[in-house]
Amino acid sequence: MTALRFVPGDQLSRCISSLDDLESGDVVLMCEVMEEATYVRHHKKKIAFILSAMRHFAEGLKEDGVNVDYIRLDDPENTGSFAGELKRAVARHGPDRVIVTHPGEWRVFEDMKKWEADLGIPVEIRVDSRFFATPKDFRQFAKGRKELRMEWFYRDMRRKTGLLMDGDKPAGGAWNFDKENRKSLPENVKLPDPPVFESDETTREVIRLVDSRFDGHMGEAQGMNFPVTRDEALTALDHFIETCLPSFGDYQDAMKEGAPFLFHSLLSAPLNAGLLCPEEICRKAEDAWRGGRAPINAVEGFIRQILGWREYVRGIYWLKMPDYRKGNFFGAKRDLPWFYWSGETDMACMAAAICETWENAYAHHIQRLMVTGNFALLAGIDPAQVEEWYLAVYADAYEWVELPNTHGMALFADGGLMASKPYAASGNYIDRMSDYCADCRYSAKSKDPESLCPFNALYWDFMARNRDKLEGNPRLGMVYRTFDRMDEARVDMLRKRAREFLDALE
Ligand code: FAD
Ligand code: DLZ
Ligand code: SF4
Repeated sequence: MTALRFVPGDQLSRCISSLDDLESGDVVLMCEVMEEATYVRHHKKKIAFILSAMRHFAEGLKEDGVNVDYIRLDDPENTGSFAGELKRAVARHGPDRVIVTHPGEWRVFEDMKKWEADLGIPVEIRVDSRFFATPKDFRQFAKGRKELRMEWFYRDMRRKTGLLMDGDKPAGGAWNFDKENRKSLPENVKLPDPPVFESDETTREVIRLVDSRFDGHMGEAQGMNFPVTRDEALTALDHFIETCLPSFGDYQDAMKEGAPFLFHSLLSAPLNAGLLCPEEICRKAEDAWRGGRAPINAVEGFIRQILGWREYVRGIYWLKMPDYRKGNFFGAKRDLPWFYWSGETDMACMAAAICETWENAYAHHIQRLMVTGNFALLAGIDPAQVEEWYLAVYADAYEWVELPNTHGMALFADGGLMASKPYAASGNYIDRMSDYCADCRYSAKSKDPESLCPFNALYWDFMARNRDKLEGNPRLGMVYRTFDRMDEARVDMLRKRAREFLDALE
């Protein structure tokens, strides 16, 4: 009895269910394939990260005596797809069955369902047990509910896991400390340096490969600084808990020119690839609070991101796919402006978020949501093009987590399944939460049409354009009351500037 156990590049965990009950005659198949590297034009640092992490994971298994069949991207026989490589591996090893863990993306799941017929042997698809909730658990949560709100799901997950619970009460006396987590960054706060992970020969070889094969993809592979082994990922986790977590809550929503990481964990790429497990991250964060090393607002805010938001978006994805991505609530159809790929724009906030993305294959949540996401929402950019961009440019991006965040949270293209109102904001929000406006050619405070912040013009134009769709939303009543009190000449000027600005994007 020989099983072929297939491990794709986002399942690099020793505890992955496809490796449970591994026997000595079994073969573990891992393959670098062009189809995965190019289904969107992934950032070069993302490809370098994943291929290097895959190679290190395979080496670790081999050192432990596991029979690993590893196919490199530049193998001349490489067929370029998971299905093709499985077929070749079945011919090489003659296994009696294939074992896989449920993949992270619908696209791959659809393909996987055909493998049994194509390969002529049973294909066992196991549950991905690394998450706190299975898609079935989420369906149960969603059943009969008119509205799916993260907060209710999150409280259920706290109760289920016992994370930050004192008996049946939330630890610290409240479920949520978000009100304390919206501070802008004072000038004198010292920011921590992120840990540096030196490239070894494996990473250097991958970087050369990426440089030679992925011309035209965003960014540079050189300088990739994500942890590529479990040990490095644990170092990153410890660094975050000890150095950044205490201030994580306070400055979670802040943005600063030249400071792409602030107090964020940078753990999403290693976590989503499988090098860390969500439970160990949350337990360590809780220990830091219980040990008096981090305040409750930081620890609760951080755990909510992983136990709440991360699980919630995955639940939405598997509940609603494949139709989920088809929605386009506002009928947005403008093409994605070219500056999303180059960063060449005179809006300082957009230039910072995009150039940092170019540089690091990373931007923190508020940049993604309230700068690039907010702009795409206000400007009416076609959701499919925006989604493709987010999927390509971030090292942590897989469709299960990217799509609900982009389609649902940032663009409100699902009409309110994910969020109770669009995360639309004028330049005043960006001005309050960042120092970007100080060096911008525009001004968030200006009333002069020439220097008027595009976000301000676009915000009111968006609200006016979509009044029929949004006016009934109880959370937007104030916005429309303010709009109706605005001077007619000012509204005309704002909408004229918005039109000119949008025309110039064409
Ligand atoms: P931290 O700020 O340190 O947060 C801690 C962890 O919480 C993260 O590592 C992540 O695992 C989790 N988390 C936080 N917010 C979310 C969220 N909204 N959804 C899921 N997990 C969350 N996250 C991805 O992992 N992959 C994506 O492709 C992705 N695309 C996004 C697209 C848009 C438009 C938006 C608004 C958000 C997206 N996010 C995505 C969520 C979030 O922005 C990133 O998880 C976060 O910025 C990663 O940086 P960090 O590890 O420093 O996070
Ligand atoms: C993202 C990615 C890339 C760039 N390359 C590979 C690869 O060559 N081999 C592989 O196994 N996985 C890769 N991945 C991750 C996959 O896209 C990811 O595992 C699936 O999309 C999840 O369903
Ligand atoms: Fe962005 Fe407007 Fe501020 Fe310029 S003025 S940085 S465009 S918010």
